Amino acid sequence: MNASDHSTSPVRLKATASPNQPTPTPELEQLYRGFEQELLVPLWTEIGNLMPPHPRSQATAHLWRWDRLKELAAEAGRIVPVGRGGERRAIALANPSLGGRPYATPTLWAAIQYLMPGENAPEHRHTQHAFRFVVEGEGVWTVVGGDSVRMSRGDFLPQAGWNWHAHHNAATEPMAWIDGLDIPFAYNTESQFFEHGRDAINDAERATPERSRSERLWGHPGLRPLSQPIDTPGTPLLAYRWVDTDRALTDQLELEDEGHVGVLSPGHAAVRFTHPGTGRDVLPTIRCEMHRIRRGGSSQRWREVGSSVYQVFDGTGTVRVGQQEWRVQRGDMFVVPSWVNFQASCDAETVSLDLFRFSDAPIFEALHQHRIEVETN
Ligand code: GTQ
Ligand code: FE2
Repeated sequence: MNASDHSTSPVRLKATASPNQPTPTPELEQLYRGFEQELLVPLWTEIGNLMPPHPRSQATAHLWRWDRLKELAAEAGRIVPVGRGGERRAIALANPSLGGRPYATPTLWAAIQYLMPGENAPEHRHTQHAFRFVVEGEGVWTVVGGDSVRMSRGDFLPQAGWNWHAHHNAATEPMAWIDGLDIPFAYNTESQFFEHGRDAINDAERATPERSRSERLWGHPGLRPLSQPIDTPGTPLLAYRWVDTDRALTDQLELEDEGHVGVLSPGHAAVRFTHPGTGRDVLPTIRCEMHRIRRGGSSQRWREVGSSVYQVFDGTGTVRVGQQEWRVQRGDMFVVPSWVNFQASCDAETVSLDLFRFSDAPIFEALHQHRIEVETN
């Protein structure tokens, strides 16, 4: 390589006269050109970026409005076919500061998916972990490993990596829902695998049972089927029904009214969706929760390592993410980046603000890198 190749080297080093940097001299310039040629970067020019005192997320706090998401998904339903190749009519939230990539956060994919009446999304499997959450509508069954699982408003449907899955709309109306996956995490860590399955599911799988086989096995609180292994990496229960989630939150707030422990902070009840065999998170990389803040109530203000995506399930309220503040309503989705403060409050005009949340916390907990800081007043 000759000296004129400097300009094409991907490494660019500038000697600057700033504190904690060596004095710019012709010798230093010469040293830096040598580093560039050999593709070397010294720590002393990078330390501030590479090792900040605490997480400084590249991702931005951002809000997507449900009416626009749905409108555009419905338009895609009209124009864009679903089938092999594209695989899914899913439209991802792209964080404004992640370079136009289809990433809600550096680790999490969040998308609205849309299926027209009678349509099928073909079978495939991938190592990325996934879930669906339904904010409105019904009529689609997701078929996971041959088990048909009904999807209705408020239902949470996790699906651990490497399970075959397809979706079919058995109803006469289109249906939208949201998907959460660890696609960006798998992409950035270069750890993903993907396979196509059969182009069509069979008639038995096209069934529309009220309850899936997984719910008949695993959907009984505190009772585990002895025929089944319990230490699977992801939850064997494929649907967490809204009636159960709703009752759990209602009970917590009633216990608070009766003067017993039941809530996280006054007026703020929350549950985490868990693996019925282990009590741990439903997916190895994704934590999922439902929060309910009653009229006039607020959550605590806190920040934690890792990023979250929220969807408003019901009610109206105000959410504060770092310096941002938004009035939110049903279906709206927003991002809370790593180590950025979050607080939510319920309006006076609504009974409660219900927030569905997913985050990448299990990754950091597994690696002993998770921290949380709750503001105390
Ligand atoms: O439904 O199988 O939003 O594989 C992204 C990737 C949904 C799915 C997404 C997927 C799916
Ligand atoms: Fe998939």
